[in-house]
Amino acid sequence: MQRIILHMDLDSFYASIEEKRKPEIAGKPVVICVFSGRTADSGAVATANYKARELGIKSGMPIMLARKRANSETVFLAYDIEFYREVSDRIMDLIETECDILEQASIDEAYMDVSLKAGSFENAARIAERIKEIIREQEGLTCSIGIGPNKLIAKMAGKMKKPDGLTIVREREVAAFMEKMPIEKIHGIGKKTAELLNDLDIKTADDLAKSSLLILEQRLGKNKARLMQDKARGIDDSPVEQRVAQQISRMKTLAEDSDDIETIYSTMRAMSPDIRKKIQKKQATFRTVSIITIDSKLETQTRSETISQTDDVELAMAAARSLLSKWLDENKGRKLRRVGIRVSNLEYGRKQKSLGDFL
Ligand code: DCP
Ligand code: CA
Ligand code: CA
Repeated sequence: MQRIILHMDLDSFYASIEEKRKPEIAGKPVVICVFSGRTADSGAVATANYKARELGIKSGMPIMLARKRANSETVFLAYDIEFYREVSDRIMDLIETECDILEQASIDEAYMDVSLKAGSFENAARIAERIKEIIREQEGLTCSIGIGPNKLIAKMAGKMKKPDGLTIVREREVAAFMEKMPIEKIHGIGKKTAELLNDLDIKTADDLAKSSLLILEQRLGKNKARLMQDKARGIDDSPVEQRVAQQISRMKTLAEDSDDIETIYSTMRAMSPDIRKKIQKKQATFRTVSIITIDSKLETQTRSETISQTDDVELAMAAARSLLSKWLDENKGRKLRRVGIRVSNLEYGRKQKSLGDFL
């Protein structure tokens, strides 16, 4: 059976999330910063939206340099990783049901095997359109999708058109797709390897595919030489593997900012059925319980407690309540805007002994 693999990557992920939640900045250049806190502007740019990229601002750049390139419209924001994780989790949940197997590859991307569900590239394109629509409607975000006969081609196809792109490369189109590809653009060929190959006058995928395996082996070692040459030919047999979640979390905004334990705890309670459902579906147990607090100044804190491995969400709620009570004691005068609850250190498939086992 032919394999059909989708790769989905969200567009300027952190920046798009911020634009969505702060409508007043939409349309402006937006730069998301990881401030290191040493001086006001020390730290690095996590990402920039496409408007800011036009000014030459990009991921990894010192904030100081980004400030120099910015215009008067440019908005600089501190990053809020808890919130981005939450959006990411929700999106992965939304699209998981659209494919046979989902492998989350990073906070904003996933491989999806749709071989069975689609059966043809035409149907896979329809699935891709649906995924885009779901993410747009439910989360107000755009993504780019590549479709190919394997993960390598899907990932590289997805990069061809961004933002909001959809690129399909069928098996019979792989050779033409790869032929002129500069080797540094081949996914999985690092900078060092690319330089090494350039020294051998290997510039394109085609050069690499046609070069002598013997010489490559001398330079790269046996396994790597073969792997690199496979990549150059667009060959990749690695399966899409469902990764098990390491944590389950939910967040909720309070009806209004509050420092009243009963009000806040009841908002937390409202999330427990969702968490219970997920734990049951995954047949998981957990050992760590955390609360995430976001106050009215949008400052985020996380507090955790370790308990003994369990699947009992009531134990998580009790731990969460005591963590919340401590937070309130230690943050007098502050009010909470959003709260989250998270269980982590998950284990799978090892059912806890229940009373029945002892009878
Ligand atoms: N990220 C980061 N530091 C980097 C690169 C990325 O913190 N050096 C974060 C911010 C990004 C997110 O990871 O929003 C996803 O990374 P991507 O490489 O997918 O970049 P974007 O989603 O921001 O942009 P694109 O539209 O090019 O995918
Ligand atoms: Ca992205
Ligand atoms: Ca990405």
